[in-house]
Amino acid sequence: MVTISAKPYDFELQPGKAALLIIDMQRDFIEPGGFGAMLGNDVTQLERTIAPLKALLAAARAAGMLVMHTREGHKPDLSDLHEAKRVRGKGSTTIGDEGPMGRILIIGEPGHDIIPDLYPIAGEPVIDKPGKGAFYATELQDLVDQHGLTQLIVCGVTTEVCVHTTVREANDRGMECLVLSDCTGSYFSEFHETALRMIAAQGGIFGWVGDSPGVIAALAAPAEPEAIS
Ligand code: C5J
Repeated sequence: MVTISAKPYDFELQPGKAALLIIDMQRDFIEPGGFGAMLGNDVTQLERTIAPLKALLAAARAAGMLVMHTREGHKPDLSDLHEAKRVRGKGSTTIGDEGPMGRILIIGEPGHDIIPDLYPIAGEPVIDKPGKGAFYATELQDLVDQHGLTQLIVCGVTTEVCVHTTVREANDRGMECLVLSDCTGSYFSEFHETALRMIAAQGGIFGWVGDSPGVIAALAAPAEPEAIS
């Protein structure tokens, strides 16, 4: 076990049972000129997550920690897109339509892909999710079971939408989530701050909030042996 400073209290990392889960660091959400920007969002709010996430990703890989990535999107035939999601917002251009980086949120299109700085490497599961939560209609629970995971270090965008939904899903499945403040981001800074407070409130009702330097230091530290009872 390795102790990481976090809110509301220290997080006890169990290296063999923890994975890094990076949510939706996709070009369409993050890059200027993507779908997120087209909707009028300030994508520069998300930029600050990239450098710390890059360092964390390198540290997790070096430590041999399982890294999983998610991408929000849909099949080209839209068979996994609920009509309610397709029409939400009453936009003139919506999911599946031609956007600035290919068809919007469609698997295989340039905008749907993960940004080059954080690109997955061989062996890292990439989970395509049609919803906001990473457990809904995906193979994530199978991966959790297969790898014997009990903890997730959760990063990515956006804090109050896909990160929060995933943390809530994981929490209800009995998992411990450590969410990193510098590696998560929102188009709205006040939503980011409040979403993180909500996670750690009431004794950690959804999980813990820490930061990447704490995790990177923990990954570099020799693990203390478990006490034998
Ligand atoms: C959104 C996400 N914001 N990844 N998706 O629609 O949070």
